[in-house]
Amino acid sequence: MQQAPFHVIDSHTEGEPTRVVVSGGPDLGRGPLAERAQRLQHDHDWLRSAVCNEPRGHAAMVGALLCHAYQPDCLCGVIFFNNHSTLNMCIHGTIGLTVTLAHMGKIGVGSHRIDTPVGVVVATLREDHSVEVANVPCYRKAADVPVEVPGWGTVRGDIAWGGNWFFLINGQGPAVEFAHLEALVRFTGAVRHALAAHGITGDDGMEIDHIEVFGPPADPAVADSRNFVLCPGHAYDRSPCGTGTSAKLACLHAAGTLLPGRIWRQAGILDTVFHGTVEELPDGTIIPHVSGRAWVNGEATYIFNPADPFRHGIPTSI
Ligand code: PYC
Repeated sequence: MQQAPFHVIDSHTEGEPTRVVVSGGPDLGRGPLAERAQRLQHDHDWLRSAVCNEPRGHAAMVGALLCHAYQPDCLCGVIFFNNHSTLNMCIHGTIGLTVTLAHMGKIGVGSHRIDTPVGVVVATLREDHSVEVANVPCYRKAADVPVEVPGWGTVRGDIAWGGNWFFLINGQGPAVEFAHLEALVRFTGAVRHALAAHGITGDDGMEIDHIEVFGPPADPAVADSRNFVLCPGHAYDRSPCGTGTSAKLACLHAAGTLLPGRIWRQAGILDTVFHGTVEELPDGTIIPHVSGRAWVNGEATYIFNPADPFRHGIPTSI
């Protein structure tokens, strides 16, 4: 059957792109978002490839399929994906989705509950058009874990859940500077590989597929730290990575160095900044709040011509 055209809206959040599929996606049913994400991955992976891979996309592109919510009281649901696979969660993408919904006239200033495969998040569109996202509960699983990385020696890091699994490294590897991008990709790629080779995982054996390195900020008046984040698919996050910032907030809180409500300013490799705080619930659960800015910068209708060999994207393995 020929695929009908569908409509996408592009934005970027502090430099990192989000492409929201606003209509025309496949029918994934009305079940929980985690089930629908699995169905998307197993039965409709062409959509991910069509949106994120060349010739329409590129390595840094993050896609977002707008869906009906499963959880009550949610405005909508969303499934994120990139050049490699579906993503558990994506905060820069949630910020991009929020300004996209505002651009479409579907929401205004205020708080909006959004259903995702890992839980409900709350996105607040502010008067100044910035967006704050209250993430799912986040936590540090382990501190100062050593891993032998061929060519780099013993690398130590914290393991934390920020909506994705992260290995957080302080002050090791290449300096966290734009000039060292290639070395940072090589270093973090080697760490990710070593973690998998040594069976070091998140909970339930989940792969630690995001590696985050921290260094000093360019300007301590603007940020507390600068990071570099390698995402699954080997692209680096152009923004400070919202789930990575959430993982950092959880680690700082667990170490006793960040009190609830105190602002942590996390710069990314382009020196754009997310602001983060932790909220501590009465049962000790930690909810990170991350805010940043996003801008809508394009709209398109995708056409699927059966004669086009790359209508569903160029597979990344060829
Ligand atoms: O902002 O959470 C994030 C994110 C994950 C992957 C790319 N960006």
